[in-house]
Amino acid sequence: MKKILISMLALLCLTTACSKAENKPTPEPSSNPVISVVDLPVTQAPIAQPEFETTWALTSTDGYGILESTFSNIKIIMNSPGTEIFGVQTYHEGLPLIHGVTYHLSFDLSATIERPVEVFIMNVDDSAIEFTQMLTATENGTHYEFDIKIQGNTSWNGRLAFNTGAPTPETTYDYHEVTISNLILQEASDGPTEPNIKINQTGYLPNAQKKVVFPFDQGDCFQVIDANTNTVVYTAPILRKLYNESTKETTFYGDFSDFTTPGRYRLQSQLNGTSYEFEIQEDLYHNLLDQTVKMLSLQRCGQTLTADWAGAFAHEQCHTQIATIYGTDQQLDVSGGWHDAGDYGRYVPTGTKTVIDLMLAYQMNPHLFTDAIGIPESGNGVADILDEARVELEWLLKMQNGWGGVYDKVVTAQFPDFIMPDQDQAPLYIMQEMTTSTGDFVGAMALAYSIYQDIDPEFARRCLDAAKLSWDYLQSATLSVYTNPEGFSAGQYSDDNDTDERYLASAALYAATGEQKYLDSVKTIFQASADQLTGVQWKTMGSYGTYLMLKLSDVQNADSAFYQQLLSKLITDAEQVLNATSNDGYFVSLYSAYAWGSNADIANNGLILALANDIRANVNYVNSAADHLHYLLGRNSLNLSFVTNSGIHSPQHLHHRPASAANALLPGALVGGPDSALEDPVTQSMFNGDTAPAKCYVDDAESYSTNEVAIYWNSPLVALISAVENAN
Ligand SMILES: [Ca+2]
Ligand SMILES: [Ca+2]
Ligand SMILES: [Zn+2]
Repeated sequence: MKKILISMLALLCLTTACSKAENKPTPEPSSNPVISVVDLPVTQAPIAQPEFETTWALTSTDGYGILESTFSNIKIIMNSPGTEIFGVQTYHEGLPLIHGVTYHLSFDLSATIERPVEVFIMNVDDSAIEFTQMLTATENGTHYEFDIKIQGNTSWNGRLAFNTGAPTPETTYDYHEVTISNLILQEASDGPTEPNIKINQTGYLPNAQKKVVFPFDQGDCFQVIDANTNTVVYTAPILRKLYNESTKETTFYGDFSDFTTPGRYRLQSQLNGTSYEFEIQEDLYHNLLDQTVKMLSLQRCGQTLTADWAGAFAHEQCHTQIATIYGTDQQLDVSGGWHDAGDYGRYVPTGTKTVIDLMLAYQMNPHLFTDAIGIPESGNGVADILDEARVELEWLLKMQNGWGGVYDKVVTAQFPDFIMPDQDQAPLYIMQEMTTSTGDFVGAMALAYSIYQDIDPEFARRCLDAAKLSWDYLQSATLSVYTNPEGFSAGQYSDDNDTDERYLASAALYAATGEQKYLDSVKTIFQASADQLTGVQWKTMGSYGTYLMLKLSDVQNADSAFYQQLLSKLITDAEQVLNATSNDGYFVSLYSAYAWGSNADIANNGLILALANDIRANVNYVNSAADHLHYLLGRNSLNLSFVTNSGIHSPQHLHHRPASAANALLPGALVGGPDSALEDPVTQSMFNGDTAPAKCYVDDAESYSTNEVAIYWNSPLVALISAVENAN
């Protein structure tokens, strides 16, 4: 029985991965030098880990051996050596071998008898042998190191192998064991050094989950190395082989959550991988949080930005000219607020989403927001995030007309050139009132009443009165869908469903007032249209409404059946995000749907998890929310931290008019990220339908579909960073 099994195994191996190696004539010995051969006193014991599956394989074509490998420790039990050295081969495949790059190979070799062992590296694609050496294994063990420069073709299918058959047909060995341990194969430091272990480049909080991603097979284990002392401080297994559709990579991951010591580190995988240096520290994201809020202040419109706080983005008052209500000769002062993105339009749907994110971020974790981020209102005794949100709220109040309707936007007919905002003198137009914008406005204003009533009761009351007027208007207003009139090319932000905005409006007003008519409206909309109430996007605002309702203890106490329905809804929203991450190599939730603003989609999904966690604490939501942040800060296939001035490698060439005009980098800004629809000429010239969706990104100021920034992309990031910081 046993013999049959052995021969079947041999046949299987001959017909698959090993066939080329056995048919190859013995190559000339490599001229690569042995750098050092030192005695090894003790063989390290393997570290047992759960989930581990070794990536080493053994083929016996002539003799017979059994492989017992745990990561970093390969034991070959030799029952019969056969007649050829390569008759028993232990190997690992899928290694990148890049032409011209030098790789450093090191390991400890020992055996229970003294005997020769052959090591070699081969390009499986064309069977070229890049390196081979005959070594001697002894009972005491020997440490070997080699530098190997790849002379042949580049391959992503390199094989590293150890041959332990008989060196000659006449050789006979009794039962013995050969052990290879502490094996490392990596690019030598003088080679191209694009790190290929993907991390959050800003780093990890000490007690947080710490996962890293390997975008190809890098062996069985990886090490955490102290960057100052160059010593290994932690070793962990590499886990879960997965084909990741969105990046077209075979990914693995590692987890060193148990290592919590603050410091500066880098990672090294067993085969061929390194990472950027990163930190483990408390308060690691705090400066970033301040910068992402301050980014909004640099988008301010209608006021003078002075260089002492705005730096290169200083400018005189902009867009203060009286605007015309489109299609009429009526004129209105609608100065103020923020420029939306890389353009100078101001849009109610995106502006309201932004202020809601800021206010909820503050409401969930007020202690994280300081009065010192470097805006004109720093030091006034109010958290700067609320000062900043108020800039937009004051503008939104100007966008409401006398009967409660809220205009959709203020724009120029065409996008301006790449000039500073105060140079843009084109006529301003106010576009028609919309039920979607009005619902958004009510949601933002009613929430503002709750947030600001202790800070500025008079302002809070103005917000509440405005919200009530617009809610009344909404009850008799019917949906219309915005499209640009002829001759206009501004951002449209068209929304053909106002159910979610009406729901948010009623929920926020019920939270602010406790009045029955608002609760009745929430219930009516929820019972009829719950399936339309998921989302924290400018177009789908429903999850905000559900969250605001669930924050109210009186809903839980007075109507527990309805409360349970609302709770189930928010938990379902969060579980959908969580489920989407389960087969993603980078632990994010977009499947392969990387559309315009994909980074904001990721931030928004992280925000949904944070909102759900705030209602029902769940460590899975905490960890997954952090996973979404880790992606944005560098743990992605592009090895890029998508927020300017963060991490080691971040965008430099934003699609942003002031940045181009001032020739400066806007700090703390989240770029749109990969867009597989290729919606600008730059990405169209670089990528095609075969490009992996999550790789369709370019750091180019002309790539408006992947490298623009926006207020409503930064705002969920603000909320996400603060939620992750608070949870850990
Ligand atoms: Ca302040
Ligand atoms: Ca909508
Ligand atoms: Zn302006």
